[in-house]
Amino acid sequence: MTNLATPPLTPSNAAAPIPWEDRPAVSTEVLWRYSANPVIPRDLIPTSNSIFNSAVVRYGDAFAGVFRADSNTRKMQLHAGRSADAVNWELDHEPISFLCDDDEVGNFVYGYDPRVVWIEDRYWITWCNGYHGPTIGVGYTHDFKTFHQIENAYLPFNRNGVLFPRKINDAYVMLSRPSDNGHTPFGEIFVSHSPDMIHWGRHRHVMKPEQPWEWTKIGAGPIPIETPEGWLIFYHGVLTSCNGYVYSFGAALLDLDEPWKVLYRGAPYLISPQRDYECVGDVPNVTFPCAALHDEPTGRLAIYYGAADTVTALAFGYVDEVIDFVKSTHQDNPVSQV
Ligand code: BMA
Repeated sequence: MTNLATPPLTPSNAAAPIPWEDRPAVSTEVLWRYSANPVIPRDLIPTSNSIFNSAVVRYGDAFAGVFRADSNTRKMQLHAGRSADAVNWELDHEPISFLCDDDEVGNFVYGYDPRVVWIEDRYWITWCNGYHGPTIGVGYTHDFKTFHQIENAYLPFNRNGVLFPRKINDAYVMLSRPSDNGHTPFGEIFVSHSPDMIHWGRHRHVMKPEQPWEWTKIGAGPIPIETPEGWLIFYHGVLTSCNGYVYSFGAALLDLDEPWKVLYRGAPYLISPQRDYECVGDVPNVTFPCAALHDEPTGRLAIYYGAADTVTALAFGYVDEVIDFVKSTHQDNPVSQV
């Protein structure tokens, strides 16, 4: 780990409010969509084909993030961005160029579906990194200007690497989804441990698909949120329809000390592709969450999700209500097949 010349700008829970819009009077949904969706258009920067499945965090008294911006050559790339209000974003036009001590690892082939989390003294980034197929790339930044890359966490193939926001029992902990090299038609969530962010082991199985909406595969979404009831996770689930994959997302609660133990799991999805911007785009029928901002004093949540692999959208909710949903819809013996 590098020594810092100047202390990093830490996330602050006191400064800028997270995006918010009250639940529409007519809505009974646990999560509701922002009326001004999508918040990030596909062409926010001159060379982007699409901007989706992206990660935002608090940064000082504002917000920053790492964005999946596929280029107009359709190269999957990561771009840094900043925002005062977490709704209106400015993205760097140039993709992130990671500094890496080892050319073998730092030779960027492609990167997508980033997650970002503050742990201890820096913002850690994980993403789906091309290294003889998809695996989980790991890097960090202090300022969203200079980015460092370290070892890939796993052998290929793997997707959806999502770090917990603190060490658990003295180890860094990451959710991931072993996969294959294509449009993987299977997938279950595992958790792994590391003493140093480089060597990953003590792999434990967390969750397999259970409900019809997630029957083909599941994968972790935003950084888990610590609550007194457990780690609240949002995860995507995929159904294979006669018209292809359909990506929805739901939620579950994991044990605080042993996060491979699922305490409760909401049976229905929370969001599924239903709006035009979720159903029409480069890949129709995809809602794919990669980040959530949590305002602890109010319990408000702002969840960022990619829509139709084209644009970025926002949904809102309250942590307490999501926990109630997860507990009240939990099934002890869910359907075992569709
Ligand atoms: C997955 C990933 C995601 C994408 C999804 C739907 O395998 O590539 O980035 O949103 O497929 O195309």
